[in-house]
Amino acid sequence: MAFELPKLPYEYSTLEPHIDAKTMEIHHGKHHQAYVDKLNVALEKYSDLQTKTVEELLSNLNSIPEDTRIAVRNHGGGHLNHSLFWLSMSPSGGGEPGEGLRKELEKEFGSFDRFKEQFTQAASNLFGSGWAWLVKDAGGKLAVAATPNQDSPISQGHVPLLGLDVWEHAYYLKYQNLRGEYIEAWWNVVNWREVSNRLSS
Ligand code: MN3
Repeated sequence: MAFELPKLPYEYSTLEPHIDAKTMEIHHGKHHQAYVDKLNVALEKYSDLQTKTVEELLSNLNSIPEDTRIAVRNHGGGHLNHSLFWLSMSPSGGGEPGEGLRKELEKEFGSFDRFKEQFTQAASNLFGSGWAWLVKDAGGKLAVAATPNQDSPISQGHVPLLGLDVWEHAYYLKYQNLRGEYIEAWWNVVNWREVSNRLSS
């Protein structure tokens, strides 16, 4: 069974004005589709790998044959990261997380606002293309992290809870070079319920 582009649980236009419909259409329909297609090509010769989940592939990259490992890392990562990203946003998102998650964030970062600052800083300071993350590390601790390109936190033994795509394709149409404005606007669509669910599962 080949990997497929997941359908979004909302329309492209419904994250406006924070994330515009055209960006969503191209980002989901073209960029994410391309990661899916190239992942399928990368696994063409390896029927045993085609039965694995993308999480299984990325959590053990050393087990992937060398001639296709970088392609799986890049396109498998692109597929998984974007699949998480779409669900981490919602037209009814924004605001603050529910009590359980908020307490966990306060325990680790001091306050919800301090967490937001650290995450924003990680996203702003990331040089080139990549992702900022809230992850649960191997010891169960929450942490802010950044990964270059399409690397997934799963490959480092971390569970991604919330990710922000800071590739230019995620914001350039609306925000041009103003990554900071994109990050600020994105907080208004974060689906905290989804993040809470990931933390507790
Ligand atoms: Mn992207």
